[in-house]
Amino acid sequence: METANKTQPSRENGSIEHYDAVIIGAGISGMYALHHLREMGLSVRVYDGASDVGGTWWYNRYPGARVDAPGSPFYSYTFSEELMKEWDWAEVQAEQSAVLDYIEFVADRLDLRRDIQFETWVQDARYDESLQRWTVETSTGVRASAQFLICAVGALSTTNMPDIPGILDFAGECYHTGSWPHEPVSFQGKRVAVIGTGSSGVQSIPEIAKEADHMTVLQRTAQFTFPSGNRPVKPEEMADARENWDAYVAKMYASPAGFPFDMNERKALDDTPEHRRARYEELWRRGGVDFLKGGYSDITTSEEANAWLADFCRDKIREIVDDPETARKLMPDHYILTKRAILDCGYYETFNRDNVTLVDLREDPIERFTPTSVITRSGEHPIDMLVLATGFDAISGSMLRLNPKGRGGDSLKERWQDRFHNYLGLSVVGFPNMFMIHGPGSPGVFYNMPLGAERQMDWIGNLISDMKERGMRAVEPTTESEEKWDNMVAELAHSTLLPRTDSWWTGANVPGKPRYFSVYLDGGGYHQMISDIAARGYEGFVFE
Ligand code: NA7
Repeated sequence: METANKTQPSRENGSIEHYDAVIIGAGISGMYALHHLREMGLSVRVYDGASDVGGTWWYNRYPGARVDAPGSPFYSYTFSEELMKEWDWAEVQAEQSAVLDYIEFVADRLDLRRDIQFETWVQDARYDESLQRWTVETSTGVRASAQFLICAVGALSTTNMPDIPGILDFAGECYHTGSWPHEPVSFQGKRVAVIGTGSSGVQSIPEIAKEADHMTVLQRTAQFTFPSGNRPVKPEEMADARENWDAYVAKMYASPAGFPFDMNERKALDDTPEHRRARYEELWRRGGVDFLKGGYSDITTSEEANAWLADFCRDKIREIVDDPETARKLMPDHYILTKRAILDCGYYETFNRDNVTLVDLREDPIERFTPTSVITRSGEHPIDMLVLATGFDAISGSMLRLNPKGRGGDSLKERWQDRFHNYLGLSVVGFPNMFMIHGPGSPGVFYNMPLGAERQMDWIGNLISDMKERGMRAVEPTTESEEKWDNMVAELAHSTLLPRTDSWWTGANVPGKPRYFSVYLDGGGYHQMISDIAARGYEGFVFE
């Protein structure tokens, strides 16, 4: 490590700043990366385009946004018992503002902001083979050089904008859920159209409908959603988590998805239909998170088990939605849980409101927008506001937007034309000393994301220490290890039903994107595997 002064950058003629590591992104992953590398004694600079910490939680402040995974207090950092002891979570599925409050509390507590430059986009990142260092150019004109480049750019950060004729001519208010304004948005007295019924649409539609004069939901794919079962975190639950934090963290480490819950190992068809139905009724009553942890183990591997649960959920839609024609349009026809599971707060019920209209775009596609309306095949819908809940160029999109240039000036876009080649979801051939957090090929979005970021970053930190001890200056994977990893990711995915459905996991939501399932599905096994690889001398990597 070439820092005379460990924590202060050295500046050369004021034109370029020198660091051991540059981190791109000040979300949950980038914040931990900063803390960890700083604790190791490295000089570090973080750049983020936003005005403050939070990443995806800073941007996604649409009405109804909240954690839609098994949540508090386990959707949080685990590395510091003090942080755990000092923070109270109010709800099991914390709302966006509560998550952002927590993130800000962590930034204050660890004094992170002094090493973060906000409102600064990294516009170019380039590896210099002779210096074995990265140079980054930013939107503010600041240039920096660093031995290591940590890309904590977010798996759900680059918004997906629909390309629909006339959409840019629409003259009313228009917001994307993934970059929602910081000022309050009023829906009162307005005719609002929402495109998109993924998690963001399903969370925001019930909230907007309560206020809007009229809401038109433009649905391309009907979705399975589960009642969220959100509730306050009981004081005794917080106390128990605090008292037994080490045991909970150990359980999170040992579990497949990074949450400290026992999963049901039973297969659906091992139970009688009556027993199965009773179990599903109970899980539906308790809330969707219980479906994820307490459902059967073979829902995404057995077609029959999958069909059974899908039928159960379709029956629920028929029960909840009063108008049979609307219920018909809301019937999903894909394998259940092969698109991201959605937890809702009264989504299907919203379609019983008089001020809500559902348009099924498969039967009645959008033809174009005008300045004051959206025109579908069946007619014109006058609107004052358009909400785009159209998701993200997920998993790989933010890396491609950054488009770093590796050896020989080759760009990541060129390398990733057909597939997101990588080794362990962490590194890419031709891009030495560059690491991704939650990148393609990692368990990323299929794992408790704060914990996954910590574990990947700890691993990267160990690799950096190892290099330092051995006097190595650069590391990258071999082509063989990349190919082998690519096959392992695919093999695991194809042992399930997940690749059979179009989703943002398979890149199907973004026209022209390589279409394949790019997430490594066994999160628990992954972290054990990468630690074994480290123990074997970082098998699959070459050092200079
Ligand atoms: P998602 O889950 O990708 O949902 C986006 C929605 O927008 C989905 O219903 C899409 O339909 C729809 N969409 C996208 N493009 C279009 C166009 N061009 N026309 C019509 N409809 C379109 O994104 P979210 O933001 O809801 O959630 C992302 C993750 O964030 C979520 O899973 C959580 O992990 C947090 P499709 O299904 O592709 O047919």
